[in-house]
Amino acid sequence: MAKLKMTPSEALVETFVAEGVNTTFGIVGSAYMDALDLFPDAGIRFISVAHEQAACHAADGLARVTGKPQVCIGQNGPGAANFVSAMVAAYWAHSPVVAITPETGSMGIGKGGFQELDQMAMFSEQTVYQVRVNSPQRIAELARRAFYMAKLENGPAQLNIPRDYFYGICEDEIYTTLEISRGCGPRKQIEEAARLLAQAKYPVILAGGGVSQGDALEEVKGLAEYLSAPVCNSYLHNDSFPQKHPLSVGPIGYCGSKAAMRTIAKADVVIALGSRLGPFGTLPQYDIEYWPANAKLIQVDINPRVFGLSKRPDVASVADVKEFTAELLAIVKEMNADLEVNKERLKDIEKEKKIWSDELEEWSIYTQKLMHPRRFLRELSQAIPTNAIISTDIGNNSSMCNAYFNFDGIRQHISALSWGNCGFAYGAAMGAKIGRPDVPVFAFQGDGAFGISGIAEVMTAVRENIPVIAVVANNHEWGAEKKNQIDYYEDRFIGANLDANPNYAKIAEDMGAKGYRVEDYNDVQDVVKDAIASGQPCVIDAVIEGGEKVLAEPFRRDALKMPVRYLDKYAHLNAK
Ligand SMILES: Cc1ncc(C[n+]2csc(CCOP(=O)(O)OP(=O)(O)O)c2C)c(N)n1
Ligand SMILES: [Mg+2]
Repeated sequence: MAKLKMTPSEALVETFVAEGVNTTFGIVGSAYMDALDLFPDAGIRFISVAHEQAACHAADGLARVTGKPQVCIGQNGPGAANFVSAMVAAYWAHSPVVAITPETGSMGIGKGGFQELDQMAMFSEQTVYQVRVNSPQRIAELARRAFYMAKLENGPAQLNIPRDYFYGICEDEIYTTLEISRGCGPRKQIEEAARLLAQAKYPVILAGGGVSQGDALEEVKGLAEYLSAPVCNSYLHNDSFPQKHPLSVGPIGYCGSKAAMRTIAKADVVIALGSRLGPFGTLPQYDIEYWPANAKLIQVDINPRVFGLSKRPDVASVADVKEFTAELLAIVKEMNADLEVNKERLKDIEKEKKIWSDELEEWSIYTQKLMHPRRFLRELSQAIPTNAIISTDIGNNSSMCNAYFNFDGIRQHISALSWGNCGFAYGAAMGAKIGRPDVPVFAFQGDGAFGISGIAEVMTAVRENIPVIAVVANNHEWGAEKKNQIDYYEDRFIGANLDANPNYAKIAEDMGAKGYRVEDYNDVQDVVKDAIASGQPCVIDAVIEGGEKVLAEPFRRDALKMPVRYLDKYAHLNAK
């Protein structure tokens, strides 16, 4: 194709078009106004948010449900800085967000002029690729590269453009986007994995986020069914295997399924598909040391950086999980033709699931006027259709919900994962809803998190007509942290109470959304149905019980210690 004479702004916008980007998120700014002016004619919707953090989370949410790179853009300096936390969330989620960060003009860099900050250093730890455009003539090339890297390395990329470089001439081609398949990896490892599985007495599959991102659910089901192997979801990936499947035992990790943890503990071979076996996601929970230290481990991931992080694999393969699993099943079938269903194991799985669901039900049906969070979660999870997308935040309730929310398929559980930032859910849900207007999309978060990056974005959802349904678990406290003060600091509550919370339903109404205030668990199911039917942005302000009696065990029991004080002044604070 012949080179086109374009302005850099045109080259940038045409690259978006070539990459299939039709929605961008940000806050308007002079630094990129020359490109922004082209968006409508390029068929690109610009969603104007309340805070750039939400723009980046929204691009992440959209990327997670579509599997394609998505864009956030902001003003140089403070606008770009507001992306930082959300970019890290995208990084640990392996989500291809492309952040366009205009920066101070090329002739002013280093002078401490208006809105200047070293934007390269700021994003260096949470990008798979970053580049500072060093000539307006290179915009098409470098923008393309940012997209390719985001896509091929499954993670955020940063395209940093000195603001004067939006003007000028860029003579270049616009490439169509690349579709590269990675393949199943070397046959040697697939055969070794097949051999281990063929000899296994109790093989267990751990389905990670890669199963969802790699569209590998059918292959994983096929393998599980042939081997009669139970399947656990990895931490905060409740959508990597559907819980209604008879071989599903639910998620391991904090506030997850005891059935999953007791089952994986029995494994003599674990096959981790599309999981980095994150250190936090594999910690003991409910006092169950579930990781089977003596089991053989097969680990398959597309990303070579994940191996040896926290567990030593006996067989490791850098491969596309979908293709690896399909090949593996074929070889397992060759080695072990006509394998019969292992009825004993199925019975064992059923037994573990029953014990856990009875226990969870018992925890959940304790009631009183103010809602017990578990009762509320039980009603909520029964009301939310299993084809819905739920974006979940970080907090005590956002963790408790791990035992309740289940999904029909992949790309439905959008969570903050190991970055663990409060304020993730609402922005991510907006992006998810843009990508999947056909299904209900929920943002589940605590009252604290809703204050960080939720309530203000309800304005965005109304203005841009994005009908997400926010569920605010309103316990009037930063519950997860309060629980630490209860368990370790003798109820000395410092900064843990949120006793001035407004009525979020009323505020939502005032913003033009639908608001519901729920104070009785009996109303939860009707409210959820009504919210889904409304087709409007909704806020369900669920006033739930908080405090010592109802909060789940602390998040970071692994990292906290009882207080020790040596100075007289603080001696009374020593643990008694
Ligand atoms: C951005 C950010 N700030 C602080 C924290 C520390 N933190 C973890 S959980 C939590 C409490 C969350 O409170 P809320 O959203 O009300 O949910 P709850 O625990 O009450 O269910 C806090 C402050 C964090 N994870 N992220
Ligand atoms: Mg709270």
